[in-house]
Amino acid sequence: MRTQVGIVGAGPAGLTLAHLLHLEGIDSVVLEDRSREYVEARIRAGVLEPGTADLLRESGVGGRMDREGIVHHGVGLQFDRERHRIDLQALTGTSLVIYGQTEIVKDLIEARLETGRPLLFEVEGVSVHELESDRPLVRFRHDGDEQELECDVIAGCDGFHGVSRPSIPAGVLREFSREYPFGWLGILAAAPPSNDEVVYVHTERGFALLSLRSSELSRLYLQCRPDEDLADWPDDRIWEELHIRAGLPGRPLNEGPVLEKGVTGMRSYVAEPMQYGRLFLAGDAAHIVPPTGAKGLNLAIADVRILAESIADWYRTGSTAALDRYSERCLRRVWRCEHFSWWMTTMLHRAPDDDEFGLRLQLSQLCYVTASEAAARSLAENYVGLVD
Ligand code: RFL
Ligand code: PHB
Repeated sequence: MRTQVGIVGAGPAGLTLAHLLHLEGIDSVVLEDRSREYVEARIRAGVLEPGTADLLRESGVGGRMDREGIVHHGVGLQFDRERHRIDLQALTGTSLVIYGQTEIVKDLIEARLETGRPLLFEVEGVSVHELESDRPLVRFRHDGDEQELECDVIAGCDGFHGVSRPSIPAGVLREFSREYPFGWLGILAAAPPSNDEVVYVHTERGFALLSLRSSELSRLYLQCRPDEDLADWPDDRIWEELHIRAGLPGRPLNEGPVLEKGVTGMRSYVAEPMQYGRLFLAGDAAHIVPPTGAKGLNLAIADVRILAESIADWYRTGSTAALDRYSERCLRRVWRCEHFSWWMTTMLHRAPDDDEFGLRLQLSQLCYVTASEAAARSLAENYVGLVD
């Protein structure tokens, strides 16, 4: 088999890249090791920066997002039992769209299938080879057959635990990382959201997040241990803890059946550069942010926008100048988001070994970002993705 771009992974990065390349008339093969059902059911992000929403819209896959997504003009910060609002629209002139990553993935899979170009699910044993040559290869098994895919370029869009990044020889990448001593326990509940905007909650018992997916669906998170056992968290305990941390007098949380439950660890991670020979890394394959800044999905889409443009430029001009700058261009935004996500995370979570001094610093920072317009604007610009 032969294609122009071999894409490993059918998450938001891989699927969006395949779609953008198709619009440029560039052929690709997308290889995904999970089933279509699994990929379409995986619940993750929900906050789209205006740049992300625009890209989906401009590339023709934003129809359902525009019908079903919810536009948010502000975001809440709650601490000391008071809720404050950061007016994103007033501070930045733009707004966010709440639309589940799961839904974006469904829309992109549908768009891909309509093009008739290949998207293979449940491939096994994917490996990448000859990365230093101008004919890199992807080997995999599909329906029991060993296959070899010859490409011009390979895009490693296979997430943090994928095979692409570890295929780069030792000593090439510089890796930067930070682990956090906590995680998030997230639920999706069939309960009308009690808040109409996303609310980040700081308490001495730990962080909580109130989010939503529709007028009928709440998405709620609690700070927990990174290795928290879900068995210790029956639904009643989750609701009780959510009420204690996030409930306010006169603003009770609505409860409803829990449809999905999961624990996520949190880390910051960057691999530099995001290229080795003809292998280009994009999205979580190259970098991870803790979810407190709502940046992971937006970064993945920002990477592949640049990658698609650079690949198209190369086919058009024969020059690798744009591809050569891919990593550098992406990393600017990546590091801005790394900082913002780390900053939001450390401002809002209680670390097990943190002391009263740390608590006072957090509260002072929270007071400042809600009281000073300059500080609020800085948070708002980063949150909507205006700075890189
Ligand atoms: P993905 O989504 O992990 O997709 C990678 C795909 O590659 C497949 N794969 C392989 N395929 C073939 N061969 C292999 N060897 C393979 N190994 C892996 C995987 O099955 C998968 O389909 O990476 P991508 O595309 O880079 O997208 C990144 C985003 O998924 C991620 O950054 C966000 O979900 C992060 N995130 C959030 N981002 C936001 O922008 N806004 C948010 O509000 C937000 N909230 C979140 C989040 C992530 C969370 N979790 C669960 C980590 C909330 C949570 C709880
Ligand atoms: C979500 O709705 O899942 C969500 C919202 C904000 C975040 C992370 C996740 O920072």
